[in-house]
Amino acid sequence: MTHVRSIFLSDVHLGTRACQAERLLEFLAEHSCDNLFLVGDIVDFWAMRRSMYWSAAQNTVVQKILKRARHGVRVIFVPGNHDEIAREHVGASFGNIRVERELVHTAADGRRYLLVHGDEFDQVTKYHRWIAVLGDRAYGLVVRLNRILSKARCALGIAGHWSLSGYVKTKVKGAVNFIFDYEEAVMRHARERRVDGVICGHIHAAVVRESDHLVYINCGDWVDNCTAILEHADGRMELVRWLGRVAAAERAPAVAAPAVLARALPDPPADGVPPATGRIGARPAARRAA
Ligand SMILES: [Mn+2]
Repeated sequence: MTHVRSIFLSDVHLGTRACQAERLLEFLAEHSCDNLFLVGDIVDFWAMRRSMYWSAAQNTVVQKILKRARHGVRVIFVPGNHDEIAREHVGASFGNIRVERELVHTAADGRRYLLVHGDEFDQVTKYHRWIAVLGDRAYGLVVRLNRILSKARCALGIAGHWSLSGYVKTKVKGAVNFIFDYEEAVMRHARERRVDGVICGHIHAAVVRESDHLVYINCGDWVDNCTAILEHADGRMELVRWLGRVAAAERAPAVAAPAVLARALPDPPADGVPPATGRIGARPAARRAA
């Protein structure tokens, strides 16, 4: 068991089939902390409205978090857009878990970090909420359609190759711009708030990066990537990608050179099949494609 000053988690998406609750339980069992920050989209009320999936492991995740709060761990919940219902209760506490809209956390090294889920900096969810809801389902549909399409072309004996997912990939270049725009908007906000860094989630793209004396940290998610941010006793921030008990946590040094961070988050295989120990799903794979 590793003890850290703080654990930052976002985008767990409890209530969905995609939530990797078992892995999160393993991770929590290996890491104790003084502070636990839940940086939004912990419970996915949007998905639960469509169809609810609540496993025993997901139940245990909630119980473990409540237990920590009961036993003196400071637990703070900053709601995201999928659990925005909790935003109505900002300032209130539930079972010792305090709900905050935004929060400044002072790390052990004195650096001040703004904690925010980050959906307000996502131009898509901000102005076109329906696109975001659709987008969730649309990607899965494209992958399925592509499979059917290539079978049909094969059956009809059509030569040559036209790939729907290839077509979508050219559109994904837009997604790369989207991540860039998002990070820029978050950083701008952090600069206005005169903090040393920002810790957010929302786009399922974990990273610790410093530029122009400002640290940008994204917690990633527990749907595809199983990532968390740890604050060590000296205030060092570390991105951890949980690969399961057998593989142990693969770690990237905090505020490292981009090359090191890139190694910590290897590219998924081109066919989209997750590696044996990885959990890289189709969505972030597409988003990371250049
Ligand atoms: Mn979100």
